[in-house]
Amino acid sequence: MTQKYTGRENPWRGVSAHRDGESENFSTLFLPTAESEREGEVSRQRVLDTIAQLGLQTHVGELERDGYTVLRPTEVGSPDFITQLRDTVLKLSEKRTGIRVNIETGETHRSLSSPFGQVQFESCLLEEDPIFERMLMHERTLALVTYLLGESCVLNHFSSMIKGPGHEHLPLHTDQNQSGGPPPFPPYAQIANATWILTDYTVENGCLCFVPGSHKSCRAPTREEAMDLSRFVPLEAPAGSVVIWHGNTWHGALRRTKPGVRVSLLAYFTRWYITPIEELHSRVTQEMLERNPPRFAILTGARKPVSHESDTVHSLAARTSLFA
Ligand SMILES: O=C(O)CCC(=O)C(=O)O
Ligand SMILES: [Fe+2]
Repeated sequence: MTQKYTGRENPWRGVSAHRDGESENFSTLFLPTAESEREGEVSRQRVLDTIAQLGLQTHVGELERDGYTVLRPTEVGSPDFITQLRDTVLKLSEKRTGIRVNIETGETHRSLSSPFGQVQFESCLLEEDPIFERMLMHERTLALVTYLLGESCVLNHFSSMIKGPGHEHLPLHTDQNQSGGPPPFPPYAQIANATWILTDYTVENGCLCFVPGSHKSCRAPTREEAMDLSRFVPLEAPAGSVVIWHGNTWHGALRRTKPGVRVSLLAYFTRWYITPIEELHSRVTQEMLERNPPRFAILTGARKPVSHESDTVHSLAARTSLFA
């Protein structure tokens, strides 16, 4: 019986190794160019030089050892900037829900329900106020995110959280398998979370918690591990800090027991090949692009850093180098 080929057309037809006279030759598609190999090395050096120039070596050490690190308020910016960010989040919360946040009692936000625990979660914030563009382009935060994800990384979503008192803890989980593939995870980061702490994080205030070193296990916690409060190491940090973590790191959050609200903003990044949750590129205006450095266009997807249609040297390098 003859087998009839019924599959779709071979997309690689015509792309094959061939003999060129007497010598062996190779097709070029999968062959790194010398320039792209050099570019990968240049990117790595640029990323590490920036870390050194900004004095972030200790933070890189913590990212490697623990899977997360915290920029202190003095490394982040002026208290005024943090107050402005917090006020903007509160104003937008009211604009979207019609309810003024009760920051003293937190009763407007008691026992809310969202995938992120008992928080009001608002996304698609970047174009709501230019202050968020300044936050996105924050040099030290971006340098650490770039260390984790390379220069071609993109913003996946830009969101705020307001958490009031409640009874629910956020279970330990990894961001990797929420936005990327299942375990076993690659040891390098595919996802990085930069969360801006806009009110003091304490145990009673329902702070974030981490399992130091858990990124090295390259898997998500089991159901039992996810609810094991003895593993939760609380991250107590003053307003104005920024916590940055590797997508493989186990983290969760405690319930808030005190009156009041916990306020945070999160800039969530991935490597270039993961599709962002927010369709930022269609919402970014020319004005936004013009008032920001060129990197803004890459982060928001307005300019594709890697493309098969127009392979630039950097685009090719991003397929072979973790830092490009
Ligand atoms: O801020 C929190 O409470 C945790 C949120 C979280 O898991 C995340 O941003 O990935
Ligand atoms: Fe998370």
